[in-house]
Amino acid sequence: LLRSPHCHSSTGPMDDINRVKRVSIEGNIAVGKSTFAQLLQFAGQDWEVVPEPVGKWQSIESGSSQQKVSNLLDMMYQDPQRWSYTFQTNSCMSRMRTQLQPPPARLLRAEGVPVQVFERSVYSDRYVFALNMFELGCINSTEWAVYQDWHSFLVEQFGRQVELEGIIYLRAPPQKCMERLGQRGRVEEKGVQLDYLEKLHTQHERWLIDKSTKLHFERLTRVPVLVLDASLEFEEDPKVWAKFITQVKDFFS
Ligand code: DCP
Repeated sequence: LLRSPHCHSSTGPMDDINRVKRVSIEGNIAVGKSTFAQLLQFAGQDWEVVPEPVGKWQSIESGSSQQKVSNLLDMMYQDPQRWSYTFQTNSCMSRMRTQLQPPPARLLRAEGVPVQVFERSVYSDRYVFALNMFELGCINSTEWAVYQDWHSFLVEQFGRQVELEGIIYLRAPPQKCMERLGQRGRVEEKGVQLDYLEKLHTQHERWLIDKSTKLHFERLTRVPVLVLDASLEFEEDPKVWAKFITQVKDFFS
């Protein structure tokens, strides 16, 4: 599905880089994206997982001394009205950096279809989280206009480098994510309510299933989406995991 026509006819370094497919893993908070990504990394040598930079949001560093100045994730949950725009700016900037990382040499030498797998993307930042915060009134209309302006500008400027060839949607009921969120116990998230996860679930569904989110990037509407039932305990049940891997391999080949 994700194979490109010039897959086996590489002639130079740019062709090598263009051979690498970029795929993001999307899904609600605590659905299991990191676990899924780690397991995926072990399952195929042509796949490279680039983790989400959440640690950076928990530890904002001063530009000059590089000392920790704050925990922006915590600030955003404590006072969303004040900090959502700042958080979404920071989150998307760190994501841009991540998505712009060149694929490692190992991947360029891969025989099959080399795949760079990202946890989330600049697209879920905008069409799930920032949009949700705007709809909740935590990002005001001026901030939303500014956000959309720089987001569109950067994505268009970087072009091919931040485009995706596929999306894996880990889909699970918000109640299931709530249970997993409780089990993992990230301190900043202790105030997160089921209602918030329900809203994020709806945003994912609108974007990836109903296709009713108004997307600024025309190409994004054509990106293939693989939907996996992440309510199943894929980490504990080898049968579930084996089935997932088959689906992912079919999707990548
Ligand atoms: N977050 C946010 N806005 C974004 C991206 C993330 O508010 N644009 C928040 C939601 C979570 C934290 O950052 O509190 C990390 O969210 P993710 O769902 O991206 O990562 P998880 O670690 O929760 O994913 P999983 O448990 O599925 O691995």
